[in-house]
Amino acid sequence: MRLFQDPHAPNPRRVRIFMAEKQLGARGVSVDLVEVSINDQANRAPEHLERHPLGLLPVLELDDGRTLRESMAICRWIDETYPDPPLFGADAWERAQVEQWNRHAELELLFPIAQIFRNTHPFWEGRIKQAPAFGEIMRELVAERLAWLDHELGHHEFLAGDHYTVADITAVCALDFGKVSKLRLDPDVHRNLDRWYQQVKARPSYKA
Ligand SMILES: N[C@@H](CCC(=O)N[C@@H](CS)C(=O)NCC(=O)O)C(=O)O
Repeated sequence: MRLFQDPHAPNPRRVRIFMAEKQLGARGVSVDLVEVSINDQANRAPEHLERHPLGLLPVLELDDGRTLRESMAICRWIDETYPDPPLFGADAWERAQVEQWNRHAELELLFPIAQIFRNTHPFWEGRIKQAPAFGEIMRELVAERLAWLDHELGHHEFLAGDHYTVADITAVCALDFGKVSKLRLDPDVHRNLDRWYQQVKARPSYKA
């Protein structure tokens, strides 16, 4: 299969980390990473718009030519096709917990962090309409959410409980993506969050 992606973007990284956790290579499944550079606007070229009419990444192409968009749809397909280890939860309750936490990580971290970048960073100047004031409101929101998450992680090892799941992947990709907008954890303030971050960062998949 082929994964059309940009090495610097958080959503394709969610899929790369997910694939690394599933150890697809060790199962004999080959995945070609095909770079579509957002910087060069290759994602807006007709060739990519055929794969994704909105010009977004990632897109997974299977060996039979079928294509799949949306990082979580791609991860769910991988999870059902290669169930071990289960990264979306192993039973009904776990699956609901993972869904809850993955939605939190997407809506409370990844989305606002992406909005800070899109609305305040010079990278997007002249590419999209920016609303810097909105970006700054999102920055304040993220600061609140980090405090909340730090409190939550005082009660469980990983986001959704005792096991590493896709929710941890979404959260770590969101936080790392925040660095481009000067968003950083303070280990003295966010102690639980930093403990979790170091744990997730130590996994081999983190480098994917
Ligand atoms: N919900 C989508 C989001 C896809 C998305 O926004 N991808 C970004 C990269 S992280 C992108 O392609 N941006 C290019 C652009 O906005 O022009 C997913 O999870 O796949």
